[in-house]
Amino acid sequence: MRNANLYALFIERFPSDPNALFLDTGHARQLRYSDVPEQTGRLLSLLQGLGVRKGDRVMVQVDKSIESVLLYLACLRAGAIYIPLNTAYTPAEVAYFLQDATPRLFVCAPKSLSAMATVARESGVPELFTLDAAGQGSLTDALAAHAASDRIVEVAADELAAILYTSGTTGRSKGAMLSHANLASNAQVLFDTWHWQTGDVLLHALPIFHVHGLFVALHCALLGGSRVIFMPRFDADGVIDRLGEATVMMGVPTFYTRLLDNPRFTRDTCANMRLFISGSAPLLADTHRAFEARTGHRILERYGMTEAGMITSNPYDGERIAGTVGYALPGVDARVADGQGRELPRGEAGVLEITGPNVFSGYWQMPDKTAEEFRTDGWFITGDIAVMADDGRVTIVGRAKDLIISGGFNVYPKEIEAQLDELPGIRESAVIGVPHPDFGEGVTAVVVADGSAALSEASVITALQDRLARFKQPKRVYIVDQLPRNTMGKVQKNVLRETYKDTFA
Ligand code: MCA
Ligand code: AMP
Repeated sequence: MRNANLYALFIERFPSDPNALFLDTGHARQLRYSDVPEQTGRLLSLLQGLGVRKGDRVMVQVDKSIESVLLYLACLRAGAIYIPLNTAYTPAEVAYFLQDATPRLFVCAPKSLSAMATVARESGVPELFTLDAAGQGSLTDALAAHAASDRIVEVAADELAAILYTSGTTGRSKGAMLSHANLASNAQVLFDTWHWQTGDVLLHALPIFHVHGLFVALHCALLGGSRVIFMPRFDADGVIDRLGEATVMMGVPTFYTRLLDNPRFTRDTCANMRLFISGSAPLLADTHRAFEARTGHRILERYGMTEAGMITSNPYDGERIAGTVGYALPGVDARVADGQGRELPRGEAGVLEITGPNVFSGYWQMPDKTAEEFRTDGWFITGDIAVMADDGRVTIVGRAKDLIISGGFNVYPKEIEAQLDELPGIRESAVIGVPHPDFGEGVTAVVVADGSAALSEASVITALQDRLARFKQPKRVYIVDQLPRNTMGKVQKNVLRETYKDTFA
């Protein structure tokens, strides 16, 4: 039987040219494809020496670097389950993930070692290392003592390659379990759908702790043996400086609005480009049009989620229609359904449900949550409200889940409200997303004081600093006498969204 390890699929496709670059950082430290087997082989020996076996979890919270990509690939080779965490998470947030996933190994950034050592110890994590810097506990240093293994651990198609945490509407993060086959099928479909070509060069400015930057972007490049212009983070000027060498770029809508805000971004800058892809949040039709007017390129918008990777895409050759997310990808079935999972007539709005080889197997150790989000016939309920046209084209028109997407990062109001409600002086709170020119939606809190402690916008924001990652913290806090409620007593968030819609205008 063929080894279903995703790494085995990638390595078959590596370029034969020994000098072909994989990760091009623009600095002295570059990574060639021909170096990947040896370097991941040494990491594999090290991981196995630390007792990491097939099915063990390896959790990482590290900056984007060549080493972090090598570690991901080495975990695949080891048959370990890779769990990346947003670098913005505070130690208090990380403690939850460590306790939930019980990793064999936790790899953190050198700058957070002392704080993370405490939470790792309290969470009973057997092995803690840092990445990228020399010094005590550095995984990179420890490599010196290890010879490269040539093994690729055998895995079955449905064995797990990764767990990605996604916050829940209940406020507790859930680990979406993704198998080698989930990731492989989605990568191959995207590679074909987007007409990936020999000679493509990917400009990569996304973080690599989410599906978009880690799987969608890197997997297409790995299947194509493509050079990746690997930038530590998005910065419009940095991107403009290197776009002339690239042919493909993927980004969240904020990337595209920030590029358009930059006068250096012109048609000439994009002369070498073949394809701009957008996703993770809705791309405004205005942005789509302004981008075409400036550059002559029609951005290709696609839609996906952590639990399923990519689900729909505008066509490469056909019409890329602004405001729509295109058609279900080959192999993926999509239906718009009512609250009971019954398919609605085309043109009617309902919840988008999907099946396909890309769909995850469930949430880590949460069978009840998993059951809630699947229909009995196996379809996954995305929680996005969509309309499907007669020809199958999908438009996302809203969300059934209470979710804010800020600059492509998901923020679940419930989690923020729970933190706010614990603060002295707050009786109750409601967290909403309102239009934000840069982030798409801006996190905004509306709180009711209980008079037991002095309360101000600044004091609330300060109090949240150690509790929540920066991107989740409200950018504005309003203190009000009461929250609007309907006759059932439920807070009317639509009323609040209307009242505060001009907050960031
Ligand atoms: C940073 N900040 C943010 C965000 N990012 N606040 C709200 N929303 C954000 N997304 C904070 C910073 O900590 C900083 O706080 C202040 O806001 C301004 O920072 P700035 O320098 O402007 O931010 P940045 O570092 O330039 O980052 C903005 C960004 C970044 C480039 C848009 O957030 C980003 O790369 N987003 C991509 C997210 C992504 O990859 N999503 C894919 C999820 P202070 O001023 O206090 O320091 S995967 C997914 O959704 C599915 C599967 C899909 O379909 O793809
Ligand atoms: P995540 O949990 O980070 O995977 O985010 C997935 C969610 O992002 C989806 O359920 C959608 O609500 C949203 N999303 C992703 N791509 C798009 C898009 N192109 N248009 C609208 N919403 C999107």
